[in-house]
Parts: sequence; C-alpha cells; structure tokens
Amino acid sequence: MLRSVRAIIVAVSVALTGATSAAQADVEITAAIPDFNEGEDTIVYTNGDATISRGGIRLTEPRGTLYATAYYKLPITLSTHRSFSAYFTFRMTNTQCGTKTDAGADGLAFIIQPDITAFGSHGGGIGYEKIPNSLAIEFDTHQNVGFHDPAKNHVGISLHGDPTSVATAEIPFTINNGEIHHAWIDYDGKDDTLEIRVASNSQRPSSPLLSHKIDLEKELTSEQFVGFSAGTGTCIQQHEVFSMFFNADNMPHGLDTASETYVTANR
Ligand SMILES: [Ca+2]
Ligand SMILES: [Ca+2]
Repeated sequence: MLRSVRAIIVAVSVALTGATSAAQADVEITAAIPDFNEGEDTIVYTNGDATISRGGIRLTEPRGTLYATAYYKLPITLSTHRSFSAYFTFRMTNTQCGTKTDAGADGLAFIIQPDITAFGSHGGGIGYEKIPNSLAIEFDTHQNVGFHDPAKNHVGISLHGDPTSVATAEIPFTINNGEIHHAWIDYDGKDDTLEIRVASNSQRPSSPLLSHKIDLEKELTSEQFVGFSAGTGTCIQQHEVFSMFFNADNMPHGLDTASETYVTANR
C-alpha cells in the first residue's frame, strides 16, 4: 500500500513537473536565430568577405586585409529611447601574427546602423570604420595604439565609424582562443545605460564587464539594421558568428537562453 502511494506521489510529481515546463512558454522577441543552417539567405545579407558556412556566418577567413559585414535582412524599428537587448555567440580561430599564434587580428563587432549595404575597412577598423550613424560594440583582439586600444583583448563602444572607442574594458580571458564565446548587449534608454557582458559559457554574468552612460536617441535613428562586422590586417584570424537573438526593446534580465526559449515574433 505504502509503495503504491509513493508511486502515485511520484507520478503526480512528474505530471506537475511536465506541466511546469509546458507552461514555460516561448518568449517572443524581434529576431531569434539559434543557428544559420536553414534559410540563411533569406535571413542574412552579407557584404565583403562574409559568407554562410557550416551553421554560422563566417565573416572572414584567416587571410590578410579582409573586411566584412552581415546584417539581419529585415529592417528593425528600435523602441522609444532606442532600448534593445541582444545576445550572440562567436568564435575566432586560426589566430596568427607573424610567428605568434596568440595575437591574431583584428576582431569582430556587433553593429547597428541604417544601411544594409554598409561596410567599413579592413584592419583595426574591424569592418565598421567610417560607417556613419552607427553603433559598434567591438570585441577587439589586436592593440592599435593609434585607436587608444587599452590592450589586445578588449571590448569597446564605438560611434559613427570611429575605431577610437568612447569606452573600453579589458576582457579577463582570451577570446581568440578557438572556443565559442557568448556576448550580451543591453541598452536601457530610459536611464541611458549600455551594458556589455562576455562569457566563455552560456550563463549570463550577473554583472556587466562594461557599463556606460550614453544617450543613443541622440546617436541613432529608429530604423536600423542589426548585424556584425569583422576585419583582418597583416595579422589574421577567422571570425564566425553562430547565433543571434535581438529584441527591439530592453529586457530587464537580458536575453538568457539558459533559462528561456526565444522565438521570432510575427514571422
Ligand atoms: Ca584593435
Ligand atoms: Ca579597440
């Protein structure tokens, strides 16, 4: 009798657990691309050396003086105050600079700007240099003294195609080591706070690596394209992006794929 009661309790518990996960409904966001395996040509617009390859956007191969941009094909209307939340995964491989195999270049950037055909230049401009009316969040692996880079391994907030960032932070682990890394970018336009997080796993860090006060309503129009840029110079590496999630409004706890399931709204 006791055994059957226990069996019933276990059965009820399993049923409740199932009900709980079923109730954890998909969260609709502006764009949710967990990989680029299917329908990639209808989702991504590429410029320069970018191509869709092996489930990701390969922005550059490990060859010299390349540049690329790739954008989500649909224009996005940013919310009031330009608030947004973004999450993506990326990898930098085949790093080489002369005889060094740990000092490749130049990095990649998450970019928001209004022209789907826009691209910048190779080298330290990371593919976004001179793109007007743009916001670029760079993941920079090569120290350019001329652009006031604080180190070879850093994030930076760059405006209007100027590779000299308005704010930077060194990343406490190496991002061009061939591993997949995770990045979260959140902008709350109500209090003008832009936050950048980076991790070597999918767990969103509780504290940002860089938090910067900026009024993006003064810098960006509301109609935008969202995507990535990258570049190589004399030093080289391969730059790839494997997923992209973007919401045209700020999500208070960010886009956390470890605890939520996201789907693209209105498609
Ligand atoms: Ca640099
Ligand atoms: Ca930089």
